[in-house]
Amino acid sequence: MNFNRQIQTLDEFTIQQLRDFPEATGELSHLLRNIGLAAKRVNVEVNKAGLVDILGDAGTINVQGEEVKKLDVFANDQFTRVLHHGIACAGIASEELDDFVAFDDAKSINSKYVCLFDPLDGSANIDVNVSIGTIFSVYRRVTPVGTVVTREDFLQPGNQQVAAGYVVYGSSTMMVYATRRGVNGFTLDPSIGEWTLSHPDITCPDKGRIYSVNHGNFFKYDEGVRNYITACQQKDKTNGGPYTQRYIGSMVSDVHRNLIKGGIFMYPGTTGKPNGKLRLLYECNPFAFIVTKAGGRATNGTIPTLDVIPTELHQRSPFFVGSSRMMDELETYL
Ligand code: AHM
Ligand code: MG
Repeated sequence: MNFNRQIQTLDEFTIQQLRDFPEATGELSHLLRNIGLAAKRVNVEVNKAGLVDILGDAGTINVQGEEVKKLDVFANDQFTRVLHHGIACAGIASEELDDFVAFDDAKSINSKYVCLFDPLDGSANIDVNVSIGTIFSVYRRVTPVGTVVTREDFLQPGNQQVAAGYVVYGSSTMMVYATRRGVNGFTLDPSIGEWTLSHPDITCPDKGRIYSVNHGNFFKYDEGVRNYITACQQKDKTNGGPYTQRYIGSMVSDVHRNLIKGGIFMYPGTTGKPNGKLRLLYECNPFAFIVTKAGGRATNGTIPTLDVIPTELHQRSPFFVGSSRMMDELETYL
C-alpha cells in the first residue's frame, strides 16, 4: 500500500504547534495523544458492540441514577488507566464516577493538568447502532504541582479550559479538539491506526438551518423556549425559516453536525427538571468551549455557560449552543 504523506497525524500536528511556543513542555500534546490512544481502544469495542457480549446493562446504576451499559464501564476504565499511566494528568473526574480520582504516585503529582470526561455519551444509542461519543475537558490545576490534586482543581469555570474535545464513533471515527488557538478535526484512518488531520481550522457558520431539541418535552419547556421552537417551525422572512429539525439523542453527533453545518442545539430545563439533563462539567463546558472557539456561542439561558462557577462535580445545566446569529435570535425569546 502506498502511504499518503500528504496527511498530517495528530502527533505531527500537536508537535508542530508546539514549535511556536519554545517554552512549552509538551505535556498537553502528551495528554491529547493519550486521549487519542484510549479512544482508539474504545472505538474497537464500540465497533464490535453488536458481536460480543459486552452489550447490555452492566447491572449497576451510575451516580446520576441511570443504568450503566457495559461499554460505559469499559470506556471509563480505558480513559482512566491511560491517563493515569501517562505523564501529563494529575487526576480525573468522570461522569461515570461518584467522585474525582487524584493520582497520587510521584509521576502524577508532578503533572500540570486534570482531565474531566464523559467516557461514552449517548450510550442509550449503543444497542441500536447509532453514533455515540466521548467528551473531554482539560484544565490546568490550581493547586501546586508536586501535591495531590483536590476538588478545587476540578471545580473551575469553563472559561479556564486549556483544551476540550470529543470523539464521535460514527460512520467514521473522528476526534475534534479545541485549544485557545482554534478547533481542528482528525479522522481515524483504520488502515494505519492514526488520527489524521481532516478538518483543519473548523469554524461554525454564523447561521444555519438546523435546530436540535427533544420535541417530546415541548410542553415542559418555559414559554420563551416554546416560542423560539415555534418560530423555528414558521416561515419568517427575517430568519429564513422554517428550519429543519434534527435530533439524534447523541449530543456528540448532534453538536458535531451543527458545528460543521451551522445550527442550534438545545437541552432546556423542564418543569420537572429545571436544570435539564446535561452535566455542566462533562458535557456543557467542553462543547461550550469548542463551539465558542469555532465562532459560535453557548449559554445556560441566563449567562454564558463558560462563566458559570461550578459548585458540584455532577451538577446539571440547561444548555443552548450553536451558530452565533441563531443564538442571538434565541436570546430574544428567552
Ligand atoms: P448520557 O450521558 O446518559 O448518555 O445522556 C446524555 C445524552 C446526550 O447525548 C443527549 O443529547 C441527551 O442525552 C438526550 O437526552 P433525551 O433522550 O432526554 O433527549
Ligand atoms: Mg453523557
